[in-house]
Amino acid sequence: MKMTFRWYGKDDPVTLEKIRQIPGVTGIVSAIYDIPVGEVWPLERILELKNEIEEAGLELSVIESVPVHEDIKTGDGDRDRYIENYCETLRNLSKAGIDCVCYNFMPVFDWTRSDLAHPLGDGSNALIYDEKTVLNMNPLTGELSLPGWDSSYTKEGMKALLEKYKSISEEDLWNNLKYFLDRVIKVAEEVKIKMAIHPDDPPWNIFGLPRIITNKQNLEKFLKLYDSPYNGLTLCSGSLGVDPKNDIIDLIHSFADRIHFAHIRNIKITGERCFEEAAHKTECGSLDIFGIVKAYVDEDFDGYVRPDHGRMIWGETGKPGYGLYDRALGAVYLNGLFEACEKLKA
Ligand code: DNO
Repeated sequence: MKMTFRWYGKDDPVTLEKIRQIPGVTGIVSAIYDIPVGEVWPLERILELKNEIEEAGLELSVIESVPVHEDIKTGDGDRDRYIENYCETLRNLSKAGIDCVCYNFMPVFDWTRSDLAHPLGDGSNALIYDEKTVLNMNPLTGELSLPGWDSSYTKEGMKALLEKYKSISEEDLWNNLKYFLDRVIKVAEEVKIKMAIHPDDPPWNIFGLPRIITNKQNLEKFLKLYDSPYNGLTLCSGSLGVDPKNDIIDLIHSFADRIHFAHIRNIKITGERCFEEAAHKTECGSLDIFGIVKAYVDEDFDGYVRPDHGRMIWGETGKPGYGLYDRALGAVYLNGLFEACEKLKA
């Protein structure tokens, strides 16, 4: 496995110089953030990103994400052009040596929480999700804007988009996903980029929008839509793990050869469809992080790993979930577990 760390580019207060000092982290997970969703990423821009990371003594390992245009998810308008652009971006990424791309197929909203800085008992704060609060929010008023969301919509644009989704069922979304995979995975195979879909977070429908990458049965269905090693998964323990029916260790054993990217973080389930983000360590939350790492080691996992959202600790402020300190502690903890499991196995 290769331990990586997410970096949001030049504006990220967590600099490459700081990331480089986390023991055992050698790879960077990043993206180009200022190209509108659906447009081609020019090779020069990708090389610029790669060079900047390499100059800091690190390596650009995974692209998270190349976002999927809503026309592709709704099967509408200009989807063929956006799919062709997506393929062109993959060709350019491959020319720059990239071999793994993460993306998601969540309608409109990426990961969603009800509070971005909920105070925890130890004086830190974390992202939490409370279903009742979320259902009372109106996504049109801009009450909540999350770091993962595309903020380029006008209020009218968002309204029209949500309106369009009213006629899109889960089955339609599956069909549109298949249409996308049939075209994109063929190119991914040619240019040898492992595509790794990120599960929906949380893994259930929100704001009346369908979500399908949510559980074992659907992951299986997804992998069968295009049966190729290049059509794979980002297995995010925190996203899937908030549904107690999802057994992450079982998912790792079931899909090991199709997991290309592992997001490992803990969450604490606090009620029905309610959870807090917790420190990575097993006893801090509801997931068996030791068991998860052991499952990867038992499966000889050789893909990319990254710690995921952290709490804000030691007075740090910054991008919710993406400060330096708690994620760095997570990386070091995970590296410790990997080292122990690997040595005990050898
Ligand atoms: C949250 C992330 C997601 C993820 C995208 C992948 O922190 O795990 O925003 O990057 O869903 O497309």
